[in-house]
Amino acid sequence: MSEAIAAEQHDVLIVGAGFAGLRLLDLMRCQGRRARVLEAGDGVGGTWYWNRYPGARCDVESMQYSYQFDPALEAQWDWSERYAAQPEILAYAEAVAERLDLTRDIRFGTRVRSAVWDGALWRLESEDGAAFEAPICIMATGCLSAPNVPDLPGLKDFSGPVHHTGHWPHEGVDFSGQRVGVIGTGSSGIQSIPRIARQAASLTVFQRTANFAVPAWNRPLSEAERASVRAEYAALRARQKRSPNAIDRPGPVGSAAQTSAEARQAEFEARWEAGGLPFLSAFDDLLLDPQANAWAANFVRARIREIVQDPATAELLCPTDLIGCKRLCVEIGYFETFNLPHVRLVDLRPGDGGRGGIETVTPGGLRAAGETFELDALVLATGFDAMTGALLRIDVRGEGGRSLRQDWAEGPASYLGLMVAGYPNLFTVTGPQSPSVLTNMIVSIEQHCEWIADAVAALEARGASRMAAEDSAQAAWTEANAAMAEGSMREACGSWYRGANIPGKSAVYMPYVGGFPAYTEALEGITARGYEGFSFA
Ligand code: NA7
Repeated sequence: MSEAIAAEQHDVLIVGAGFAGLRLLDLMRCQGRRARVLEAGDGVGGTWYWNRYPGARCDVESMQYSYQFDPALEAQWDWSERYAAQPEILAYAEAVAERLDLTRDIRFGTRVRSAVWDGALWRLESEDGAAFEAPICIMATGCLSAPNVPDLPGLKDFSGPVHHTGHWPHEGVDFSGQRVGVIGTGSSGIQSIPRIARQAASLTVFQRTANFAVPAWNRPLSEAERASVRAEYAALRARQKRSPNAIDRPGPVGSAAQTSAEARQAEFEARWEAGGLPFLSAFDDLLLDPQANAWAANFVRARIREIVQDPATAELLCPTDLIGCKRLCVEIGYFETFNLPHVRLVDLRPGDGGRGGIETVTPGGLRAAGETFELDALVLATGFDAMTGALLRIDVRGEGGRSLRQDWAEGPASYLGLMVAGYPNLFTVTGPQSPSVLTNMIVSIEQHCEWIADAVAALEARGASRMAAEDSAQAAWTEANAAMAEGSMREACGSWYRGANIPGKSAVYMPYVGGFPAYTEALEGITARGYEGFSFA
């Protein structure tokens, strides 16, 4: 019989050193707890550590896509652009870690493979054979951190390099003079394609589903702009929390249905000219009324047809879904890229009208849509096993040895996206059934980290050693969440929000669709009523 590895003992274990893990470590330390962060990468930053593909940047404006817990940090950090690029966001995460002296409590290069509750402690084991124990475990594993590598026949035989956007080489990739193929036209494809096209000798983009994208109109931020935000940062942060997606943006000007065609067009044009995600909040019925949605979608399609010179390519780039069903993308020169002579778009849609999917990857390229493509390098911009993927890649065992993989086989169930019944003292940051990916992630992350820290303190204050979500509370929350999503336009397409991008994944709409303010009201009410729906023992 092999002996159990001796485990390091801590008060709290935190998995992941992204924005959530960093914030949690600081909060736990402030409470005087010995906390240890286990991080697979060799540095902090989470998403921004891994996603180093060319063109990677945030799609929420930087002055808002940043921590708000530390006014001094807000006052000091100079975001250089409207939407910061990945290196700057990573530098920000590193600066926060340094400022708070966090790295001494982070064990890097540590991929957790199992987390087991023994009735009193969580025992975590890593792939490198180390073990850790603590009464509290917090999964800060990220919503978009488990890359989806599609099971393409022949992929392992491709003779050139294959790079997934979510696992990009740290030294960068030089595509100069190469024939490059990019598979995938979600946000990562839309951001990277224009940049790869600048280098590559030829670029072939393999598109299964066209996505809606609006311009970022990214630009440097002036000192005056930064100063004007800083002058009222607290008010801006308060407005963020009152907005459904936790982004301070111009609100809807009314209902599209009750606005004249000219005024509607003018509003869409103004939003397009302003750039970014607020396009979707132009009217309050865009995600409620199919006709209103069609007006917005048609506006974007018309812009695509104006920009893209080849009519057949323009048609292929025009999405057929409802706008806002999948996450709206924010682009920089994406559609213009298809006017370049060395860039080609290949339609992978199966069946009606489409030319069919990828048949096989070959050593020298791939066969798709009945044609052979010679390629030197392949980029997989194929997304993530979202929201549950990172958690379920860990073998999580709760009370009586129950398995999270089994419990979630038909789709995730949680209470508030913060705890799962049957898994005492295990917290999830921005878990399924919380607003998470439908919001400005950093606002949602900070909310959850602070709530978890308060809950751990409450557990101690009650003289208890065990906190758990009750089955009935979880069932009611999960059901209410599903009912809210059901029939909404967000559920009307095959998005990663409902696991549709992963073969075999259960089709459950995962994020909470009721908006950040309603979620906050529910969370605060539950907490004020003595942590209703949670049991302490
Ligand atoms: P997404 O948005 O999931 O996009 C992935 C893309 O890859 C999408 O166009 C997929 O087509 C395509 N895809 C996935 N598998 C295949 C196969 N097997 N064949 C062809 N095409 C495929 O991921 P991103 O990384 O772009 O963005 C994720 C989020 O990160 C984004 O929303 C931002 O919040 C940040 P499909 O649409 O499934 O037909």
